[in-house]
Amino acid sequence: EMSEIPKETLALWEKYGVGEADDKESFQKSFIRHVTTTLARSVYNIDNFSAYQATAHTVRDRLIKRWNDTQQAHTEVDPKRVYYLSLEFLLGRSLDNALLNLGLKENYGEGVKELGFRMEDILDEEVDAALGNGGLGRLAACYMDSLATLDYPAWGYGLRYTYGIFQQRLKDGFQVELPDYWLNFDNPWELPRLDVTIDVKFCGTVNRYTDETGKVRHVWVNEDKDTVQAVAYDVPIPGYGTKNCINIRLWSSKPKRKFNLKRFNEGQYEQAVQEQMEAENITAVLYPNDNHMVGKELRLKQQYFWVSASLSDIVRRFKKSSKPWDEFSYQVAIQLNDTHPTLAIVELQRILVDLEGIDWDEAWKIVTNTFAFTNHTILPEAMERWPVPMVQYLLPRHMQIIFDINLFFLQAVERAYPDDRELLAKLSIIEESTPQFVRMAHLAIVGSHRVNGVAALHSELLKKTIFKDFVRYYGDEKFDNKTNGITPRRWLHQANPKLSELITEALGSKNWLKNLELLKGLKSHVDKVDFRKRWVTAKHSNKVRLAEYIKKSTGIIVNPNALFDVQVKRIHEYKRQFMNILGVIHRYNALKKLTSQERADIVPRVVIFGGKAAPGYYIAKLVIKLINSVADVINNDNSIEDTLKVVFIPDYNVSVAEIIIPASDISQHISTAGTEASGTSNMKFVLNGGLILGTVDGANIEIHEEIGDDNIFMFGNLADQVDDLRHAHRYRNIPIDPSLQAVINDIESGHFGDSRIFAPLINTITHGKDYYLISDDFQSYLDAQKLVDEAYKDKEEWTKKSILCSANMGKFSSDRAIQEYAEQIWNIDPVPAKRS
Ligand code: 8GP
Repeated sequence: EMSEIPKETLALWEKYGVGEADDKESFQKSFIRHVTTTLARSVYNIDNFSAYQATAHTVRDRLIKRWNDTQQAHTEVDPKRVYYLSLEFLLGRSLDNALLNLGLKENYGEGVKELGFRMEDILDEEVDAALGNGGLGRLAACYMDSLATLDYPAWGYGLRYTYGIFQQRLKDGFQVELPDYWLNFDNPWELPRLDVTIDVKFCGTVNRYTDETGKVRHVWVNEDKDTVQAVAYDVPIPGYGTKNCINIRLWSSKPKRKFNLKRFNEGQYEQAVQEQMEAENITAVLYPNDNHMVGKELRLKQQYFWVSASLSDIVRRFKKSSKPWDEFSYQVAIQLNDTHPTLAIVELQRILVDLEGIDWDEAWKIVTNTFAFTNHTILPEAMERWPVPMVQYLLPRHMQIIFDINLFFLQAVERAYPDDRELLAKLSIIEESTPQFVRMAHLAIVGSHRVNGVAALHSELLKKTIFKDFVRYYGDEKFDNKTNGITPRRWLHQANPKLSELITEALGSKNWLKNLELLKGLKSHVDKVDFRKRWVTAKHSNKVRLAEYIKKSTGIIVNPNALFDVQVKRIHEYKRQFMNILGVIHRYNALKKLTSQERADIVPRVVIFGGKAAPGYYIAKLVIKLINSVADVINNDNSIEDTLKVVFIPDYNVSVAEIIIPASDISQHISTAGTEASGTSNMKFVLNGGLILGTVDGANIEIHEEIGDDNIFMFGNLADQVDDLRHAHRYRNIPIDPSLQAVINDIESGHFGDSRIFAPLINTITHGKDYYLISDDFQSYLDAQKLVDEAYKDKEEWTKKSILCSANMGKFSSDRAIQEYAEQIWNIDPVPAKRS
């Protein structure tokens, strides 16, 4: 194609093509041009927000150039590509990240300064892209950063929600949710591809027919009113230290236009508009649940809408290369981020069998060689199950295909294990209840060639518990572990510039940002007093920055010299923020008993909480209320002389995390053993020189292995004890831990406000069988806290621990994780874009 363009034309493009000018003057020229033309403003009429927009548009121009070069390189090489299907991409802000990844920050910073702005103020104008709930969504964002940085030919596919995760406010200590209408102003970080539209069908019926070869075939037909259109919006993701810039394609739903005309003509204006709105509803809102399934029909529609548009895009791209179908899985790898995109397995089988006329078995081989599946949780309430009648109604042909997949699968199981009817029932994709349900995890396992968990313990538990019977049937080669990782670009370089600079100076280059194992080089600096001093100075300035943020967002004044103790994550019973605040009450009561002289010896603490509760999660919302009620009492009690403060930072999100994480001395990751699949904020805290107080759970275990006994505080019962303990609570009368009982009594006495509010929460321990084992772990939790207090008194030793923490975190780079996926699951190679 390219050679057909006349030489003269190419010469013009060469002459006027968008250059790479990254110097200050080119920036200023572009900034002023964007203020004048894109924003239609002038030098007299420009505030921080328009300065942000002009800067963002200037960066966007550069991103688009790189995006094009990358796509062109992919087209020329036509390599195997990986497609990461995720219902959530929790990207946060883009400007600072793009400036740093492209190496523009310094020049552009000077550029805006001369124009009368401060880069910090400009960066602060950006609203987060908050298209995710928590760990799973942020992991997808870190993985995209690594895929771009490592030059892998990768695409993300997701949904462009009009409303991201709700904004959290506090009213009388209770969580209140506000809509996150993040697209209110223009979004410079997306390229609308209004020409890339795909029809997505729902409902209708299935017709059987015999084709010209005598084969029985199926065709799925529906009415126009049940078809919606997917429109592509592309989000460029720049790599660090590379010209590559990959793409996340987010689909937005809109009605199919031609249909409405008929209604209008019939005079049914209202109904026409109503149907219009129903189409737009599909991508209107992100479901705000973390680790919990809510079986809403609209959610299933979202899933199919997204899967169908994405697969049709992927198949179209494959077809451009005119390769035979049996090469599909050599050109395409699709990673399923949890079970949310599992219908993609069924959709590809449908495309191959119904539309392409490929035989079932051959098609199924292509399908299973293409897909791989990541599980993110073993919590039973998070397992996706869809009622068969609902699937049948929305996707009649898919339901038939699921039944066929199940039939052939169970026939194979039967051949391997004749007469083991129980095994068949356990493995079946269909749950035989009334109504029947489709078990999405079973479908995902059967339709994938590889299944992975997200940390060593989690992957082991999968094999021993919920996927045990599948391991028996498939053998355990199909199941493996890919321990999560985080991008050091955002989570150290961007969030903690002072520490990043110190590390770069100590190591002599920035190479550690692309090879995190190089942090090991910090070990030789641990014994240098001057280096430690500078390490502490960086940490201290981060604490000052957080103290200012706390004052601004809550009005509470905290002392940056206190020990900052942080637990920020979604509020969930299994994560046990409840245990944390009960421990705080215990500490408070102990402090009150001390004399003033004794208190002088105490290391003052600031206990910081942050996190959203799902709007329908009543108990989690009570935890927030309890934290705020306890904070009210403690923060206003002068008798303890500022030895303890409690803060709940509202609206925890990615950009708030970037302020909190670098400022922590200790952070808590205290889930009941075996419940937190991995955790990723634990990695972020330790990378930033924060210590961990944690249970023997998820990635805490592997962090412990890397950083050693001396640099982490671990406590609590182990995962293999949990079943017995739960059993004991259920069938025996286990007395509550005495320290815990004292704290409960204190709450019940009304010390923290009307205790009737908290009764349902307290009942989870006293009458609800203490499912998350707070009583069992409470004493060892308090003991571990005591060790933290003691250790913090020796500042020099603490600093050494802090340095050794960062130094040993190389394993937890998302680059390592992505390389493992690429080499062991996807079988893909890097394709660097050419410089032009
Ligand atoms: C989370 C896990 O809870 C966490 O341990 C893990 O680090 C993270 O995934 C990334 O692997 N799971 C979810 O965030 C989750 O299940 N989210 C629901 C919205 C589906």
